[in-house]
Order: sequence, then structure tokens, then C-alpha cells
Amino acid sequence: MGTLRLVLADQLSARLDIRTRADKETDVFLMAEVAEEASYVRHHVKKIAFLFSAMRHYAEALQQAGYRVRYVRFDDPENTHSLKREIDRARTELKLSAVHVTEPGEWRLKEVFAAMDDVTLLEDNRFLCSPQWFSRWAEGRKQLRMEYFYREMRRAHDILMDDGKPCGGEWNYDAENRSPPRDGLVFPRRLSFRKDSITRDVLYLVAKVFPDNPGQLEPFHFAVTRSQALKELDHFVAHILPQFGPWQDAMLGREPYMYHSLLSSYINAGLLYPLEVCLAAERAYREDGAPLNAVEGFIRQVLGWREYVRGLYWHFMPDYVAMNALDAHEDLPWFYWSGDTQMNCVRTAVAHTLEHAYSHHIQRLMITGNFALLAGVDPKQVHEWYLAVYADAYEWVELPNTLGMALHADGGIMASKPYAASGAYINRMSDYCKDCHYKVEMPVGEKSCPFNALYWDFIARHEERFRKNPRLSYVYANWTRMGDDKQKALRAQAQAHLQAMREGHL
Ligand code: FAD
Ligand code: DLZ
Ligand code: SF4
Repeated sequence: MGTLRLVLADQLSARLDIRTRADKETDVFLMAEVAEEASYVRHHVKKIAFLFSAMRHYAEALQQAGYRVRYVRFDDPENTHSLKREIDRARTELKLSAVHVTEPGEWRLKEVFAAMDDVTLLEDNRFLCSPQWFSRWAEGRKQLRMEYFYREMRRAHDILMDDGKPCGGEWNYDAENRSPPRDGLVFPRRLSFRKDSITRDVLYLVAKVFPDNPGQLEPFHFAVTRSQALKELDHFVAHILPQFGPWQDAMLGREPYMYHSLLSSYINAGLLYPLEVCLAAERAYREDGAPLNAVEGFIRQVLGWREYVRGLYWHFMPDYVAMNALDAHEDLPWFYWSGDTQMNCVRTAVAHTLEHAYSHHIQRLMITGNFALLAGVDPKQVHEWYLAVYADAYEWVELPNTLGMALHADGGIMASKPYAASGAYINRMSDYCKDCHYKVEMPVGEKSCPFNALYWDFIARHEERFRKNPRLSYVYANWTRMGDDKQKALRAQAQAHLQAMREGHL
């Protein structure tokens, strides 16, 4: 008796057990483009197109390798548009009862599969840390700091280690990775992959079926097969990784990618394996002279942050999604969807997002995330925005980054202090402020940079919670030194900015 093997859009990996254990004679792979997955948030059109095209290419590769595949297209008239119903329809029509699925990346889907008869969940062995290992690590610790988790991962996987010690003698070169942008930086060209007939069909479909979803479909540069994604990895390692280090936190209006890898969509969808990505970076250090601060910084993101946020997600779900420790209730301003704001930093980050279904980490954290934090926007609405607009977004990775890292809504499980910053930080790390309607050096006044007053209002609003935090003591010392009049003026200015935000003219 054969098995039905469901492959989700973010499980396009030949090395998963679901594939290596398949019997070509008796088993059938099921892949389905369904409205339930395509519309549980208003996904960016590029995200949908990337995933549908990558799914269709993966199904074709499965068939070419001799497997039996049942592929349900979005516009197939029989499509029931739900994964559960598609499983049941396939079971009946193919007369197969046992179903195998790799653990999905979202709690809601895990619940769906867990409630079905005769569905077996297989471990997602692409990750370098299992949820069980993470929970054991987390047990009994007062603080779950990424840095300690990362060191364990380095040891366990023997990555960037020399005789049991970290390469270069330090675990972390973060301090060398925070340079502001400077004139004369040169940015290597990025790859763009030719659109074949599969991708062209998908682009046509998505334009027709999702006309009101956010984002632009064209230009469409994405890799949609494993071999293309491997080219993207090689290109990054050879031409961009050496510069990844110093300018990791820098932002430039004309450079949506800076020296970032653009690999997250491919790793998360399964076209690349996190381990091979880390090993490629390590090879560049050992064999090709790539600087250690760049290589370590990059590996820390993949082996450290990526695995750590997944561990947190499964450890704290389902409660995590409802956390709102800072009691934030403002509605998400419309300019997150339209980019229609006079704040040049936010406008640029949103414009990059709408064009590419991508923005780099510091734009996500210190521009759109920071603004939502300071303005007190409802975490659930912010979470849904991040989950919708980025091609690499699935709840396991997006939620801890949004709720924990950007919004501090988990009360500090993830970050020991909120990533709150005023305009001065944005001005130091970017070129946005010189072209802005607002004046970054002004604390109050109609044209004052909104990040300034909102920052101090945030500090004042949460004084009880944060005053005793040693990492914020200098901030509260400054706040106190300002005196009553200045404090009142800043807080009134913050209210004026918030009112403008609510009325749609910030
Ligand atoms: P690079 O800067 O080149 O980093 C290399 C790789 O490291 C990435 O490809 C990614 O796999 C990994 N990585 C780096 N930082 C993180 C991190 N904090 N968490 C997990 N992996 C990380 N990342 C997602 O993959 N999906 C998301 O939905 C997502 N949502 C985010 C939401 C917010 C509010 C914030 C602050 C961050 C979010 N991130 C998310 C993390 C990070 O911003 C992206 O992984 C990164 O911008 C992807 O671009 P890149 O591949 O060029 O990354
Ligand atoms: C994100 C997404 C979208 C847009 N569409 C599909 C789909 O049609 N079929 C499918 O199998 N998966 C899709 N996905 C990805 C799933 O939502 C993803 O597996 C979950 O978010 C869990 O990570
Ligand atoms: Fe952003 Fe303020 Fe700079 Fe304008 S002045 S770009 S709002 S930080």
C-alpha cells in the first residue's frame, strides 16, 4: 500500500525524509496551489509568484526523477483550495490512506494536520537544531540569549572552529560590523534569472487572480530552481560576502540590497540548505581569504539567529502570537501598504519592500520595526504586515523577529532591551535624512523628525518597565536631565505626530 506525500511550498528540498524515503512505484507526491494558503494574509504578489513558480519547477524535477506527482494548479476547476480538502480528495481518488507530511513551519498548519486521521509528521531535518534540542537548552535558563545558543551551535556543528576554539580567538566580531555607509562604496551587480514559460504562466496567473494584493510583480529576478539558487549562493560568496561585514547595519536609499545575501527566500523555501550556506561561507574564509568578521557575521545570522528564532517559535507557541507586553494598540498606518508618508526612511523601506518583496534586516528592524515600536502599533497588525510583504516570510521566522526583536512585545524573552532609536541613529547609519521633509536635528516643531519625539515619548511611557534596565540607565539619566518643560514639549510633539499618523498625513 502506498503513501501520499504532501510537499508544501516551503519544503522544496530533495534531502528531506519525505523524498528520500519515497517509493517510486507505490507513493504519490501531492503539491497544491490553494487559496487558503495564498490568502491567510494579503501576500505580496511576488511572494506568491516566486512560490508557485518554484513549486511547479520542483514538481517537474520530481517527475523527471521518476516519482509520481499529483500537482493541483490554482486554476484547476476541481481545486478545493484547502490543503486538508486536497489531501482528502487525493486519498479518495488515489485510494491511498496513509499521508506523510514534513513538519510545517506554522503552528496553524500543524494543528490542521494533527487533527487528521492517518497523517504522520516527519521531522524537518534541514534545520540544524530541532525544537526538542532547543527546549532542552532553554529549560532552566533565566535568559535565552542568542549569543550562548550560537556558541553551542558552532561547537555542535564544528563550524568556524579550530581545535575546539573559535577561529580567530573570538566568538563574535559584531563590533566590527556596524560601520555607517561612506562615499565610494561599490556594489556588485546582482543576478537576474531568465523567466521561462513556467514562470511566465505563473506571473500571468498571479496578475489575474490577485490584482489587489500588495507589491509589484515586475521586474521579477528570483531564482526558482535549486540550480539557480546555487548560482545566487556562489555569486554572493565570491563577490559580496567579503564586504558583508562592516556595512551590515548601513542603509542607502539607492541600494535596496547593500551587501546582503538575498538568500533567505531560497533557504526558507528549501532551494538551499542552511548547512551548505554556512559551509560555503566558511570555505571562503579558509580557502579564499574572505575576512573573518564578514564570514563570522554571516554565519552568525544563519547558524545563530535563524535557528534561534525557530527554536523560540516552537518553544513559546501558541501563546507567543498573542503577546503584547508593551500594551500597544495603535492601528497600523496605511503608509505601510502604500509608502505614502513624508518620512523618507519609511517611504524608502516600504518602496523597496513593494518593489522587491525584500528589504534588508536593518530596514526591517530599525525603520519599519522601530517606527511601529515607538508609535505603539498593535503587534498583531505589524506581524500580519511582515508576514505578508516579504518573500521569505513564514510565521516560524517572521513572528519572533517581529514580536520579539522589533516590538519587544514578548516582554524581553528575545532581546534584553528594546531596539528603539531616534532620528540620530537613522541619520548616522543611512543617507535618508538629507532628502527628508522632516529635520532630523529638530526635537520639536512641525518639521521635527517624528522619530525624535516618539522615541522620548516611548522612553517616558515605559519608564516603569525599563528604568532599572542597566542597558538603558544612560537614556533615563538623559531624560531626567531634560527637565519638566522639555519633557512636556517632547510628549506633546509626540501626540501631534501620532495624530498626524492617524489622520494619514505624517
Ligand atoms: P542577510 O543579511 O544576507 O543574512 C544572511 C541570512 O541569515 C539570511 O538569508 C537569513 O537566512 C539569516 N538571517 C539573518 N538575520 C536573521 C534573523 N533575524 N532571523 C532569522 N534568520 C536571519 N527573516 C526571514 O527569513 N523571514 C522573515 O519573515 C523575517 N522577518 C523579519 C521581520 C523583522 C521585523 C525583522 C527585524 C527581521 C526579519 N527577518 C526575517 C530577519 C532578516 O531581516 C532577514 O532574514 C534578512 O533580511 C533576509 O535578507 P538576506 O537573505 O539578504 O539576509
Ligand atoms: C505561503 C504559501 C502560499 C502563498 N501558497 C501556498 C500554496 O498554495 N501551497 C502550499 O503548499 N503552500 C503555500 N504557501 C506556504 C505555506 O503557507 C507554508 O507551508 C506555511 O506557511 C508553513 O510554513
Ligand atoms: Fe527618517 Fe527622521 Fe531622517 Fe526623515 S529625518 S529620514 S523621518 S529619521
